[in-house]
Amino acid sequence: MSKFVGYIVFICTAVSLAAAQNGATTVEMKNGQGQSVGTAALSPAKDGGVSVALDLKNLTPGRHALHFHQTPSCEGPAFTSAGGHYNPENKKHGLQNPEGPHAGDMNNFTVLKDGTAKTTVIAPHMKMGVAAALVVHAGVDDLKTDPAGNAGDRVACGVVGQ
Ligand SMILES: [Cu+2]
Ligand SMILES: [Zn+2]
Repeated sequence: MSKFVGYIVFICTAVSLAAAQNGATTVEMKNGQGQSVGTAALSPAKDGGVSVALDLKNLTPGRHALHFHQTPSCEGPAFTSAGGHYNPENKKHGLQNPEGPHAGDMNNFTVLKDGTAKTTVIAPHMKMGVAAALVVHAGVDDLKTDPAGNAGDRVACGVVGQ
């Protein structure tokens, strides 16, 4: 084995070990017809919670709600199988709700005119290693109306393993 190949193997091993150690995981996102709309890479956020790095495509431009829902199941087209928001502490919905938030609540994100979104959203009260479903909605989360922020239909979903 050449030195160069050995170096590459070393780097790949180190990167995958680092990913395994911090619990980073990639979620495949699908639309209601079962087609891939990209990925979300989950990793521990620097100040606590979970960092959700979106790399999405083929979505409707504009702002969209994003949540972790409680059941790790994404059955299209409506994704009702994902259940309500992940909420182990039995709080009310919304990052701006005085009686909230759900642990699965996050801020909205923006899809560009070309239908893509490459942006990172933090779920400040979420933990790594929780089985759940990551759901994108058709509309915007108002961040305060229980139980789901008036965010509209579920348009994309990805199963988060443990
Ligand atoms: Cu949701
Ligand atoms: Zn919620």
